[in-house]
Amino acid sequence: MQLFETKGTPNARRVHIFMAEKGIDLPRVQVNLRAGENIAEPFKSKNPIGRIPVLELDDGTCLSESVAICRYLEGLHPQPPLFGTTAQSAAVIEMWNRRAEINFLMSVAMAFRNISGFFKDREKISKEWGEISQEVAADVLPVFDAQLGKTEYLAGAELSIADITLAVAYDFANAVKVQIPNDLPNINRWHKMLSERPSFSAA
Ligand SMILES: N[C@@H](CCC(=O)N[C@@H](CS)C(=O)NCC(=O)O)C(=O)O
Repeated sequence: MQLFETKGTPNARRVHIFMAEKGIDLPRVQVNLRAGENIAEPFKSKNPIGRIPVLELDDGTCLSESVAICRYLEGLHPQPPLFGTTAQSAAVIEMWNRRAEINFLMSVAMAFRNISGFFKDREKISKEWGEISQEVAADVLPVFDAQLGKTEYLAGAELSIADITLAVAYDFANAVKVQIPNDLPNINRWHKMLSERPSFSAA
């Protein structure tokens, strides 16, 4: 089993943190996104969408999509559980993970792609859309702040995949100059707490 990834990118970081929380180590193959290795063969046969990360299993099956990879690893290494242990906790975690991914991470990614033009050799970009995405990302943060005022972690009393998605996106938002509102005390508390975990600081 080997993991195709690009160190330092948000989605590779999601899988890294997840693996570190579970004490999993796997051989890693670096894919050069700048050079377009991800949109050419042989990588394209592993993921026709042309994105990292990809987990290639010993039978040749290739899993892409960070959360699908994490779900597979959770099946192999159930402890500590990061996708919930009851019908209710699993659904609450899924809800917050999807909110973090769809409502925040996607906007941060759109801001990065459309403002930096990092992938302009392979996609159309719109600076205006990038700036709108920066605003959309900033505007949703109070929703997460309010939730973190009620629970220690995003989806309850325990760390979950939802925290990993939100934290990775939050760190990347800083890097792509999303104007983070000043009054987010609960996000600040939670972010400091996560930053002190070796899994987050190392990835
Ligand atoms: N939904 C995918 C997103 C994967 C993704 O967008 N990966 C980025 C790096 S963070 C990538 O491979 N970008 C290369 C490109 O767009 O050419 C996941 O969760 O893994």
